[in-house]
Amino acid sequence: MADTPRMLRIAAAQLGPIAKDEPRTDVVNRLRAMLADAATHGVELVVFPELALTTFFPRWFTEEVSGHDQYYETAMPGPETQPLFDDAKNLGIGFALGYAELTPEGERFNTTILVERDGSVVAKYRKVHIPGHDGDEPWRPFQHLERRYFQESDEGFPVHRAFGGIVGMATCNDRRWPETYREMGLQGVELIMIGYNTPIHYAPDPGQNALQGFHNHLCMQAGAYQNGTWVVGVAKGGNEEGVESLAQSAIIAPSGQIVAQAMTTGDEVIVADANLDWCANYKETLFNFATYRRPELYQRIGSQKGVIEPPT
Ligand code: CDT
Repeated sequence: MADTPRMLRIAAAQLGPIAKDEPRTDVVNRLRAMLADAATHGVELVVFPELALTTFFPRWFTEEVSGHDQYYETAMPGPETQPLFDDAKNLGIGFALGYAELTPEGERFNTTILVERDGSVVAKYRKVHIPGHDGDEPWRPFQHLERRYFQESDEGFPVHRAFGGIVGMATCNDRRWPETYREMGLQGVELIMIGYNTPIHYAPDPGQNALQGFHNHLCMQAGAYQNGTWVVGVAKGGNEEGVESLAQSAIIAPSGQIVAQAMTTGDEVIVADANLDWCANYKETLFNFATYRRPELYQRIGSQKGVIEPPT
């Protein structure tokens, strides 16, 4: 008799805008409302977006890097986030939550915490690919100062045994890089959780603005398919402090197909039943890395001097 498939009911809890002066407790109550909504659908794991507790503060320059310290968490859970952790444990739902982390050593990371259904902390992931700039660039209609307010993590993309499978995390700009998925793919990942804040306007090349929605799904669908993994991509979308951000949260199967997608740009919960055993359909056939993947061959070609001169 065939084994029972490993089914996991997952939700992407998309957020609409968070105002600059919105109290943390109000935001946490929005998250708690979505958690309760997900519970009515029998969800076991809810994925919240990147920086899900505050407005996207790196859009404003401050002379001192500490000028935005009110937006960082120094403890997780802290007094304001504890009710979310309590609700989740009482409901038996796990969650991934993005937030700004300020460590006791004064380091600043763009972090996601993953919590199991019993309330235990599985892992923290700290964003690796930090986009934007670190100096004041007032010519832009709005700034993207992530490189001023967060440092790059050197902890890579570990995976974890949790939720009945092998899971990992990435954050926003990470999703555009194939290495993100492949690093976890090489460790057998079956579910990747990704939160994002993506402004529609890209100041260095506005020609990309019209393609934001396409690029968002393109990279996550390719990452899912090429590594035989589920991907949950969840946005903080809508017009936040005058900046229009992409919504389009999606749950993507190992086939690369979108199985659920947000219809709005506001707070919205989308749900899908993820069969984690579907990953093997790809991992054991087309993308059987042990049989077919040959990095040593392309590395050898690349090292032959004079084959292709790199641009100067
Ligand atoms: N938050 C985040 O990483 N956003 C980036 C915007 C890049 S434009 C500076 C993204 O890749 O969506």
